[in-house]
Amino acid sequence: MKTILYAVVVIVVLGAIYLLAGTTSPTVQNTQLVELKDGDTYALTASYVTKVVAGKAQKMLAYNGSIPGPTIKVSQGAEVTINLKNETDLSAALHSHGVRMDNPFDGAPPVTQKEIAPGESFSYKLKFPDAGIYWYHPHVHEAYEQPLGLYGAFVVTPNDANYFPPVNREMPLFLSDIPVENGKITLRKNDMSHALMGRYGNVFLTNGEEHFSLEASAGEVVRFYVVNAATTRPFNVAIPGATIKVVGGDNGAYEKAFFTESVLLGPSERAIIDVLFEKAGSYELQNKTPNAVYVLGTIVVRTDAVATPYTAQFAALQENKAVQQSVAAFLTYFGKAPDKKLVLALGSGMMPANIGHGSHMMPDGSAMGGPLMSQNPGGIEWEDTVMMDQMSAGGVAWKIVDQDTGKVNMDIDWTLKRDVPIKIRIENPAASMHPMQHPIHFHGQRFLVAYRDGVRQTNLVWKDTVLVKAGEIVDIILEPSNPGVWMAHCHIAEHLEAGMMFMFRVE
Ligand SMILES: [Cu+2]
Repeated sequence: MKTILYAVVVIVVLGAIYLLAGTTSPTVQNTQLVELKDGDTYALTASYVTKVVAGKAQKMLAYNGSIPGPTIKVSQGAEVTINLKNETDLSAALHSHGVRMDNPFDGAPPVTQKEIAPGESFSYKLKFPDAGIYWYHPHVHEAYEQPLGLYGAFVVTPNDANYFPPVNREMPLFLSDIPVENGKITLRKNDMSHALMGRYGNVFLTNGEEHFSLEASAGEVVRFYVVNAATTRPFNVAIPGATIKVVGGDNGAYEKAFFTESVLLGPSERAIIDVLFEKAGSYELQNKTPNAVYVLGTIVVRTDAVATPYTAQFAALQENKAVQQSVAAFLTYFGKAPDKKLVLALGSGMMPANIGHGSHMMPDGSAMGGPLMSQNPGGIEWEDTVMMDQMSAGGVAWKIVDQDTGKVNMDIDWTLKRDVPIKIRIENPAASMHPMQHPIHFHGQRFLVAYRDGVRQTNLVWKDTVLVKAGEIVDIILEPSNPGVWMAHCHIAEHLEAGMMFMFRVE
């Protein structure tokens, strides 16, 4: 009898160990560089991994086992097939952000495809007409999955070798953040508690690392393809002591390269920056906000001199004739009246009774528009210094309102003529209950930012996302070059999931 009892106990214990082992995800791997040629097919799998963050092993998500996912390098004009396998427990879709691919492969459910169920796959045929930095991420459950690690870069090599100036090295630089409490990541599936403000993480991850570090030689010029992969947080990137030259943005090069102290990026925006590390020493990669400076990583420059110095090319501010020519045809649209007008507004959803202290409401229930601006320097909310989780649950949600029709979010149904540029005015009123910035993203097309608060913009770059600050009016010239039914939305993942989006058709 005792023997049977022992046997049963042993079987139960072994079974439990087997089950536990089965639920442990593999350890995260290093990000690989994958070069694809025209016509190549590549397999990408989204699955859970284990990674140490804030001193503890955490369950995170990865493409092909790494955070960020593989850096996929293609030549401009190439067409490749990416087979996405969903090995997560949530439905999936792969959005190739900024890539002007054919509409069925945009990865934007429910508009261009059904959500990919767990265990299922989808084949994306992608073409890359534009040089520069693009990135892939989920377009369902992104407020949960993206900060857990689902993001990766497409680096598109220009056909013209002189499109960008020469550098010694190039690498993507993914900036993100993740919320951690008592040593545990607090993200939850289908969590709508941050629909109002978005969610700011309290642990910064640079290329997936809390303590990002890089070594360089003295005099080296490193090209960083900087991507803001955070769900909500804007980054103001600085590297004190080094010189930053901005050569590109969302969709290729600027008309003319320029030096800067720092680069502001809203969620999903990109900057291509060449950085000269002239002297040996230690340099901080910083997020420099008006209130605080956060260290995102360290670059240690050794005393050995770089073999091929590009100091002279770095000192020159190159003009990009191809970009200047592609922009020139659109300048005539700058001065015309807006064809479409959008206003970003808070829905008049049911207000919860327990707003809690630290909210932006006056005791009489009116909005605190003016005074709040002083908490948001430059019209940007840099942190969630006030906690208002409860408000979102009460049905307060952001809306995109079409001023001509009064239609809201998914009721907006624009039909645009192919290759007829349109001027779109996007207004983000300061006098709202919760004024904050919104990164507005158009799928499948590119646009130019023509005016900010009536100030004509110079030195242009093609973009797919524009950060509209609180109180700001931004005019863009959209080039509807790519036929199909596409999405436009706020790229704050929590706002998108709460419905801050609309569709437009390009004939
Ligand atoms: Cu938003």
